[in-house]
Order: sequence, then structure tokens, then C-alpha cells
Amino acid sequence: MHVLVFGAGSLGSLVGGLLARAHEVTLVGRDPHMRRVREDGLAIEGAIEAHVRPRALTDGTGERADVAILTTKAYDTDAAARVLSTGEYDTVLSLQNGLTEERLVAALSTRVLAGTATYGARLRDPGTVECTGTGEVTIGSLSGGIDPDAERIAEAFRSAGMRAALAEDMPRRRFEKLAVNAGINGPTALADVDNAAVLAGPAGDVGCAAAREVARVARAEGIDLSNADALRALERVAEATARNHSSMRRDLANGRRTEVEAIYGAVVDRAAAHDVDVPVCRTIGDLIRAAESDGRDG
Ligand code: KPL
Repeated sequence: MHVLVFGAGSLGSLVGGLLARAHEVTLVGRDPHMRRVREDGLAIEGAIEAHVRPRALTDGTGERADVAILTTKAYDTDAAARVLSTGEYDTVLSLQNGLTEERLVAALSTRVLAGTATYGARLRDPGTVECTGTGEVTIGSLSGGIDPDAERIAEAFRSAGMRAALAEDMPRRRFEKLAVNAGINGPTALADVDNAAVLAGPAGDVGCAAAREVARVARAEGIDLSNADALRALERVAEATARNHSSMRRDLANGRRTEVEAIYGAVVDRAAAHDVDVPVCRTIGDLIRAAESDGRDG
């Protein structure tokens, strides 16, 4: 299978690098990382060790592949969709944070699938990605149910030695993932603590309250996600990534733009559409925006 990974940062490089052990892979990312991959190949270190030689591009315009895997930041979705629309793909699979898939569906004529990835990844240096924890990729259709394209892509992951599962309940899983991101990312970024902090203490109280609000919004959308399930997912991911810095914490610490709109903005917007109050997510979103603009100004 020919796979194009659009957004070869940490997760994209790891997923693309692991797939390159069995498939033809093209990475689209930024220099100097892409330059180093082109010159010396991609080194995977940590929990999985490998050295692979995928194609490495800084511009994905007009490319063709069986599947395009999207791993860009959520706020880059529209720009990524514009580039993907110039190429030819049978399927686009989003592994991004936030509810980005509807925007992809609106912008592309290609079939869009949703996915989640629990592999831990860190871009150590240009040309080197660290696997900080092995996990699983879950793939499914946006409307739920059994999906032959998802099965084909999951099989491609498995034949490259990765764990991949099919989800017939992807609408529910997308909200479960949103609950996890809302419960971990903002509280850990604001308190500047590792993900484990949401398992107990004040950051945990705020994180659990945010995850419960997301579950409530999901139910208002007709999706069967109980508070208990959302909290169990939050606990599972916080335990599996206990020593990690969440992406929002890293972005805030480095003065970069965060995914605040794709996570808290999305929760607040969907809640408003159903007349549901989400004061915790609204407050976390406001505080992250304040910290973001302070980081930019200072
Ligand atoms: O997706 C994540 C992120 O940091 O963006 C979690 C799951 C919270 C892991 O840190």
C-alpha cells in the first residue's frame, strides 16, 4: 500500500516510520526534519527501534497514494485539506485531536475516516523520532458501523507490525477522545504538570469536570457516552501517558499556538447548539487563550 502522511511531526513521523517497515510511505512535513530524513533516513528509537527510508517532502501538492493519513495540528486542517484536494487518494484518515473530520468532509471529495492513535511519540531531533510508548490505532467510519476501507487500512497497519483495531462506534469514540483531551490538555498546560496529575488532586478535579461536560454534550448529540465511560477513558490515557507532557502544555511552554479552539472551542460551540452549559470547558478555554496571548506578547 502507498501511504502519504501529511503533517510529519512527532506522531506522523512515528506512524509513517512504522508503516514504512512494510509499505511505500511519503512523509510531508517541515525542514530541517524532512531534509534530514531525505539525506539519512528516519531513525525510530525508544520502545520500538528501526531505521527506515520514506520519501520526505515539504510540499504535498499533487501527490497520489492509496491513503493519506492526516496528523497535522487541528488548526492546520483547512490548509491541509486545500493541499490534499490537489492530489489523488482513495481514503483520508484523520488521526488529529479535536472534531476536525467534518471540515475535511466539506473540503474533500475523498472518503474520510476517523481514527485515534495511542502510540506515544516525541520528535527528538531532525531525522529522529522517539516511540515513548506502544499503543494502538483505532479506525472507523464517521457514521459508525462496519467499514471495508477501515478494515483494509487496519490490515496495512497490522502487516507493518502495529496494533490496529476497527471501531464500529466511531461517533462515540470521537467524543470519548475529546473528553480525554479536554480533561488532560488544558489542566496540565495551565498547572504545568505531567499527565499523571489529572489522576488525583486539583488538576484531576478540573479534568474530571471537563470530561463530564464533554460526555453531557455527546449525549445531547444523541451519542451514548456516559460520564463513567468518559472518566474511565480519561483515567486510562492519563495512566498510559503518566510521565508525558500533553501537547497543549508543550505548545504553551514553547510559545506556540495551541489546539484550544479544536478542543474547548468545539465543546463550547456544540454545547451552545444544544443549550447545554459547560462552564468548566469555557473557563479552561478562556484561560488557555489568555496564556497563549500572554506568551505571544511577552
Ligand atoms: O492527545 C494527547 C495530547 O497531549 O494532545 C493526550 C492523549 C492528552 C496525551 O498527552
